[in-house]
Amino acid sequence: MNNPIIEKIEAILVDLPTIRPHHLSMTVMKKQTMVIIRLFCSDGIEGIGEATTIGGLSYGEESPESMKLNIDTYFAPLLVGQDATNIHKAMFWIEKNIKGNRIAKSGIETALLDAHGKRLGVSVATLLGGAITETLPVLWTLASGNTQQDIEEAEYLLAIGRHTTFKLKIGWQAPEISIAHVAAIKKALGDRAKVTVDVNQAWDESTAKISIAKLQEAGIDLIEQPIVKENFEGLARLTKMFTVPIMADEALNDSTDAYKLAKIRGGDVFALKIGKSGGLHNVLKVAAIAEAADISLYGGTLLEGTIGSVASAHAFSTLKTMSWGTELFGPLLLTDDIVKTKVTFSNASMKIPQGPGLGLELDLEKLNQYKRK
Ligand code: MUC
Ligand code: MG
Repeated sequence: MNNPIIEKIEAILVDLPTIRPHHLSMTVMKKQTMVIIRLFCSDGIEGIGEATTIGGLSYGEESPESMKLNIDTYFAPLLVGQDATNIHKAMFWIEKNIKGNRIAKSGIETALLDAHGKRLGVSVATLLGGAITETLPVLWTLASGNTQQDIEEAEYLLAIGRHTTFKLKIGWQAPEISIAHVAAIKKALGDRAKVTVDVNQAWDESTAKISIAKLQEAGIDLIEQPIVKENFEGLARLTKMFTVPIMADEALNDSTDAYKLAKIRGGDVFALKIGKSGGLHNVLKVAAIAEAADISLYGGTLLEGTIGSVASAHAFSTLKTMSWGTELFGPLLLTDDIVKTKVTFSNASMKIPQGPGLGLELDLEKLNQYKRK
């Protein structure tokens, strides 16, 4: 019997407004652009995937528009006619013919896994070997750009029990202002919440030394990517210098980076992201290197919508320990959704959909409404 083949791949640009401006060191987001992938197979099964980055080209080397162009022009012709049931073979073929483009690769692999899970009647986590958990802890990022508004947002989310850990995006203002902002929020929340910061590479190493000492003093729990991503040795020096854990984010993409960073202990914690690593299987390879080096794990996001966040959750759910939890709150930052099946966030965690594949269903009306015309 012949296996079903991939017949058609569509990459759709979808623009969704954010619930408020989201300030990062490199950009202010007022909307999120997702590339939604629809992968149609000859047995009538459709797989869905998402390739999403942050702020056009300001965060990484792939933009939503380049991802759509590259999927249409290069990925789709390579995949059409291939066996839809052999994900490793399809991704090997892509890897052999396409350099880089890890976020697009992640979206394609997600769609292949979703389709095959639906075909077999099992979840994506099951395809990856099985889930250890059906829920994951999820923090919230405070990034309104205003200290008082951030405190009010945190107080509200604590009161309704939706989150108990807050990540602050800093580095877009002078270090003294950033530190005063963080200290004010930590003081207001006290022991009721964990507070972490993400500098998104904004400081040079000497500024980082001075500033992290102050953040440690203020009781901050975790410092994410304080310096430029290429400075692996700097990350190792900072990791050694401070008690407060340092997390590698932008420095860490695939398993090669993970190996290089682990060898010099460039970080106490690794931020895993399916987009950075080029897919779900690849992110688990990064996790394996971290585990071998006794580096803790954190489930990161590129602020994907529901499809990308749930794909990440399926991969992360197969890991033994995710000591620093996750930040898979992307769907909550958007004013609307393009799937029928909303994900539940409560008690500071996400309930991972358990249906076949990702366990999600596209809402075609909404997709059409938000699709870039
Ligand atoms: C990043 O660098 O971690 C994750 C949460 C958030 O607000 O931004 C992202 C990106
Ligand atoms: Mg980060």
